[in-house]
Amino acid sequence: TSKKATSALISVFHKDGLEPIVKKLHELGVTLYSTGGTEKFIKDLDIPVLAVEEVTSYPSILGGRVKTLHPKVFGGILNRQDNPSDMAQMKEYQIPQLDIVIVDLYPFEKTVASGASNQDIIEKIDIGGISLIRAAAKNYKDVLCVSSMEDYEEFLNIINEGNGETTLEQRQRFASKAFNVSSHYDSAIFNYFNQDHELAALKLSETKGQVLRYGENPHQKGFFFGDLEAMFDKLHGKELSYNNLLDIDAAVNLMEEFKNDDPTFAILKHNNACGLATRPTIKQAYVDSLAGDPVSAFGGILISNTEIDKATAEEIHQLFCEVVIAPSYSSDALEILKGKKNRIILIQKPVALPQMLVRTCLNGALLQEKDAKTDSQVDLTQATDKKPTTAELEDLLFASKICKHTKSNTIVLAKNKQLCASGTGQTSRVDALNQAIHKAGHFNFELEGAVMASDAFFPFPDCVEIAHKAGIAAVIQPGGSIKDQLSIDYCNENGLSMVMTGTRHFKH
Ligand code: 93A
Repeated sequence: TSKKATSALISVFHKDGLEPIVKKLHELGVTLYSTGGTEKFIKDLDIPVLAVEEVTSYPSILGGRVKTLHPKVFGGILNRQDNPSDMAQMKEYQIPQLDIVIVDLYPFEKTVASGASNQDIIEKIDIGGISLIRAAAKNYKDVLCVSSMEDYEEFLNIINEGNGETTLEQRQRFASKAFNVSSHYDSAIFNYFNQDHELAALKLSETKGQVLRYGENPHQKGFFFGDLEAMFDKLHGKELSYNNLLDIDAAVNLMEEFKNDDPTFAILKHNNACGLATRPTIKQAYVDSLAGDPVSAFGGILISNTEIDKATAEEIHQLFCEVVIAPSYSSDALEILKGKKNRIILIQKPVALPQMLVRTCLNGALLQEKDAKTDSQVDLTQATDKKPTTAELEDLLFASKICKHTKSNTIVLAKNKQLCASGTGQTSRVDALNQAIHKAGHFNFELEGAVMASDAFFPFPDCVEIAHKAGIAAVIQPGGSIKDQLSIDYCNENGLSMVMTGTRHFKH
């Protein structure tokens, strides 16, 4: 199964690091075939090389789009050396055997990241190179495929050690790397096209527009571009306002984190959760979310992950709230909720939300991927000697989900799957924590044994000190501060546990 290479096809975008490889291959008597730029690079090293055109008797055409795409090249790679009929055809059509294929693809992702034009990006979709990689990897029994400049060095070691011989195991490993490269490459292309669709979908002129009563304030004009009917069935209430829409967006994105959890209810104000609880029944979840901050809840946006029943509706009916959102309502619940003329009642349809976010910035727009990362147990590293208990761990992940959807800087305090209080949109993390502690105290929360989540790392140990004095037992945070150790030391000395997620969740 060991094979001595006698020929290699080299077609690489990045030529750095290629020199020792071609020198070694030449020294080993390997015939080199190559494409335009790579061929020139090898020639400049005074090493003999055959242009792929000499094999195909075809020039590179269509501005380089078709260079290696030819039966003589792919026949040279895909033939089975133990198949007599393949071997006969190789002779018949004068196809040269290719034992090694070295490709480094057009840098598609880098080109996208550079902000290049669509046309330039499309030209950087490598067709010939990816085909060479897939063909060589498929035929790993006979061919060794180097599929990226990242692997030049490892390949060089192999041919140095084996003097040009490669083992089946090595070829299979390189084939596996190759399919990793090709699948990643195609995913990047898919993402680019997908993002393009999203952008097109957001082109205001092409989207269904709706005049709102006003913008954020009555003296500002306001419009919404989108398709609300696709997302909601509006069962009752006044027209949705600009601020309602922003709150509903925040509510829907927040509740998406809890869609697979037990009955969960959240109350939002100014795009932040002021109450949230997960409970065995939706009524209890509502009652305990309201307890988070019954003052802020006035005029709030309510969202449930579970059908709203009569008992819950009776409770909700006592509150003045702007909007209620749920996947469904029992008919008696609906009758009760309709008891207030202006109350907006929405059924949320199971429709996917956009994965790209847009906002104006200076004289243009900022676009970013949605923060789609939900921290889960597998992401956590225990930073302290003490490990959080199972219940604390659940609370930590619960708090972290709320934290992610709260304006930065934010601190979320939670206990028994109930939001105790949060500090939101503060210019310092200490302020956010103090705000949360103060609020929790104001609404009579006992913070002894509660947990704390932070959207970003603690630059100093002051937050864990303050949290400890308030009774916090466990902490979740991304980590990554150069002073992490100071916070960890404090927790160790004072019996707190701390886990790190490795993922920051800023929301500005
Ligand atoms: O435009 S292509 O998709 N058409 C091809 O037939 C083809 N064959 C190899 N691009 C093609 N390649 C790519 O050209 C390789 O993947 C490599 O990135 C690059 C090397 O070109 P050159 O040797 O001319 O610098």
